[in-house]
Amino acid sequence: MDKKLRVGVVGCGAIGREHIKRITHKIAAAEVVAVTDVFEDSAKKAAALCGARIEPDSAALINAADVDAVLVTTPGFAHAEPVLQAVAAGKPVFCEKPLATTAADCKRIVDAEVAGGKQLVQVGFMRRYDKGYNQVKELLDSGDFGAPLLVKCTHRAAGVDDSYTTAMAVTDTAIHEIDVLQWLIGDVWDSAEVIYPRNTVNAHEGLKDPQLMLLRTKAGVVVALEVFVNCRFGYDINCEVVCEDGVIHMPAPSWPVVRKNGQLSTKIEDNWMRRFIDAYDTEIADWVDAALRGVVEGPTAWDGYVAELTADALVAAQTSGRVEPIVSGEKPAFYGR
Ligand code: NAD
Ligand code: ISE
Repeated sequence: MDKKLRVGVVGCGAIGREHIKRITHKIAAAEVVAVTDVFEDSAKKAAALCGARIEPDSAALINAADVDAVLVTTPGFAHAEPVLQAVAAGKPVFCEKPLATTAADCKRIVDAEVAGGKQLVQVGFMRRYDKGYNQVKELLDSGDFGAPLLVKCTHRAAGVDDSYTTAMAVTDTAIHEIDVLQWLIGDVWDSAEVIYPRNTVNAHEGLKDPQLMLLRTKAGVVVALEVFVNCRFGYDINCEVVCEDGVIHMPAPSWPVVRKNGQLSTKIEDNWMRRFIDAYDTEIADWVDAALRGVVEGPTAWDGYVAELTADALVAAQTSGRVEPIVSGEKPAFYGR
C-alpha cells in the first residue's frame, strides 16, 4: 500500500474523538500518530482510541517529524494559534469551523498562507459534502429552475446548555448556513439583519431564542434563516430554494414511515453527529486524499474569513436592530475563481 498520511490531532473533545475514530476505522489512507489536549485526561482517552502518542502542546505536535498533516478540533477561540503554527511548518491543516472567532484572526491566517505561497488550510464546513445540499446544487446549476430568488432555512436543535449565548446562534450555529448557502447559490453576501420573535419559555435566562436571520446577496437573493436551539423535538435542518421556474426542497436522510397508534410518522434525527455522518466521512476522506496529493480542494481559509465577516455583521445586527453591511473585498487570485 502507498504511504499513509500521518495525522496529528490538536483538541480531543467531542468532534476531535469522532474524527479520530473516523480516520482509524474508516480511512485506510491515514492514521493518527499523535494527539494533544490541554486536559491530559482528554488526550489519554483520544490516544486510547487509536494508539497514538501524546505530545505536550500544539507546537511540539505540529513540528514532530512524523506528523505530515494536522487536524485542529479545539474550541473556536483556540483555532488560530495551531493553524498558524501548521502554516508556518508548511503542513496541511484541517480546522473545524469556525476558522477563528474574529475576522482579524481569519485574515492573519489568509495572509500567512498567501505569504507562504501554498494553500494548506481547509475549514470544516462539512455541509458542502452532504448529499442533500449537493442534489439541490446540481438542480440549481442545471439552470432548469431559473435564478434563485429566496431561500428559506431552519437550523433547529432540541436544546443547548447554559453556556450557549445569543451570539453563538450566529458564531456556532448559523455559521454553517452562512458558508453553505453562499456556495449553494454562487453569490456573495451583502447585508445582514436579525429579528427576534417572541422568546420561547424553554430558553435559559438571557438567551434570545428563536432568532430570524435575514441575509441578502449582492444579486438580491434573500435568505430567511430560523435558528431555534430549544425546539425540543430534534435536530431539524431544512432548506428550500424558491427560483423563477420552480421550488427545490432539500431532502433529509430517509427513515421508514411508520403507522402506529393512529399516527403516520417518520423519525427526525436528534443529533448533528448522526444527521450529517456521511458528510463528515466524505469530508475527512477527501481532505486526506487531497493532502496526500499536496492540494486543498475543500472550503479554504478565504471561505473561513468571509464566513467570519458575515458572522460579525449578524452579531452586530443582533444588538443594533439595523441592516448591517457585509464587505469582504476581492478574493485573492491565490484562492482561484
Ligand atoms: P469540545 O469542547 O468537546 O472539545 C474541545 C477540546 O479542545 C477539549 O478537549 C479541550 O480541552 C481542548 N482544548 C481547548 N483548548 C485547547 C488548546 N489550546 N490546545 C489543545 N486542546 C485544547 O468541543 P467540540 O464540540 O469537540 O468542538 C470543537 C470544534 O469543533 C469547535 O470549533 C466546534 O465549533 C466544532 N464543531 C463542528 C461541528 C460540525 O458540525 N462541523 C460539530 C461540532 C463541533
Ligand atoms: C455544533 O458546533 C455544530 O457545528 C453543529 O453542526 C451545529 O448544528 C450545532 O448547532 C453546533 O453547536
